[in-house]
Amino acid sequence: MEIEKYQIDAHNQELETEHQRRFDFAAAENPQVENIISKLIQFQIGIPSWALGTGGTRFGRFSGGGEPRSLEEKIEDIGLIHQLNQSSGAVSLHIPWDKTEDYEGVKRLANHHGLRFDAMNSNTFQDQPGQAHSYKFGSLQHVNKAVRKQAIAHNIEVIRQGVAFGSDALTVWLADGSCFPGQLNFRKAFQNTLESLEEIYAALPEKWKLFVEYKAFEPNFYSTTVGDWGQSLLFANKLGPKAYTLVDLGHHLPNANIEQIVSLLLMEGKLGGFHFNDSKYGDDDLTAGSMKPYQLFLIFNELIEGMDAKGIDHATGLGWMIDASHNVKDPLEDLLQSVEAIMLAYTQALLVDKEALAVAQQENDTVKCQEILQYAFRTDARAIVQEARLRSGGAAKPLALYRTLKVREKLIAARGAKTIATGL
Ligand code: AOS
Ligand code: ZN
Ligand code: ZN
Repeated sequence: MEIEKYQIDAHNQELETEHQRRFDFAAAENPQVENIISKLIQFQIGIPSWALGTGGTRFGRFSGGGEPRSLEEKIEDIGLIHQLNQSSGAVSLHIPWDKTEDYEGVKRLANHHGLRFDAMNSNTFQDQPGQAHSYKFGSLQHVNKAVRKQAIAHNIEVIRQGVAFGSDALTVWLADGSCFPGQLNFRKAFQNTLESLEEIYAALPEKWKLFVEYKAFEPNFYSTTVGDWGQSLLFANKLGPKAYTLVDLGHHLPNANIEQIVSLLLMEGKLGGFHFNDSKYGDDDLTAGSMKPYQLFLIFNELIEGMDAKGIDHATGLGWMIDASHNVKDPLEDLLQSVEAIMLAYTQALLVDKEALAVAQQENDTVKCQEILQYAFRTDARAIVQEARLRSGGAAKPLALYRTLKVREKLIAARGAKTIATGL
């Protein structure tokens, strides 16, 4: 299904007076609003192909119905949310969960929906049918060279497919690690992983980037071989200029100061991109901004400060991607909420009075520093984000229109009530 332009227009017209009143107020309060809006229009967030179906846990999975059954249907789903919010203009694919023989056809479809191909994701955390060696005890770190070779070959195959799609980055997330003390020789595991990554790195095309994602724990519960930003940065530095650290917000030990991590990685020119999500306890894939919106704002505050200091373009300088999984929500509604939360945090961070903050920092005026940040965080930025969306042809209220148009009901009618998205 596709949403028609007249449906978006009718919805927007209905909300026009209310929006205008709220936007006029926001514009009068914030003189830099036009500058912010042009940045928001540029800013696009990559949607992971695996977030379009219900995730589930090891205790069960409750399908919501109407889930995409093919790569084409996944692209159509992202096309729907992009039509509504005009900020989801990229897709991040996963191999082998996303399969096609017709790269040109998939590219045409993505192009039709205004989507580009963000970082490719490899998978050496599951065994695939017919695979010679098992990843039960790791992949790139494995004690057996034959297993490592198989995992390297898979990553090189993902690069090859990425080239066919027109992507320009590979994200490597490894489940590698150990479950019990003594199981693994940490040094050898690191060295094996490095050697394996070197071979993958050597296969990167000219303009490609390699993102090394870290995660504190799960599925291994004692050690993870790329367990934190220090380990990821060690790999990235040893590999070379095309290698970067990827920060997934849900992959830290409790209370980690992610904004400080981000600031320093950016300073070192080694921050490659993001997997946005939120977490309360151990789960790493909750809706962005649903638990700790202030943290999300503080992260954007550091990102903007660091990118501006280095002259990095906000929209294109880093890989902005969501990594999410939903057990009880309609995945498309959840993604709309995540993108909205990201846009709001970005806008609020753009509203920070940076000159005043620099002066207050210089004067050690701690109270003033906090006031400046919280003034921006407590600003209602919704009308500004909405104005940017309207100017791009999106819907005033994407989630409300999604429900009014009964998008999920129509997807269920077209695809069936008992669908399982390919992959998970
Ligand atoms: C796993 O926890 C990581 O967040 C991965 O980035 C991702 O969820 C996985 O690669 C799914 O494909
Ligand atoms: Zn991730
Ligand atoms: Zn994760």
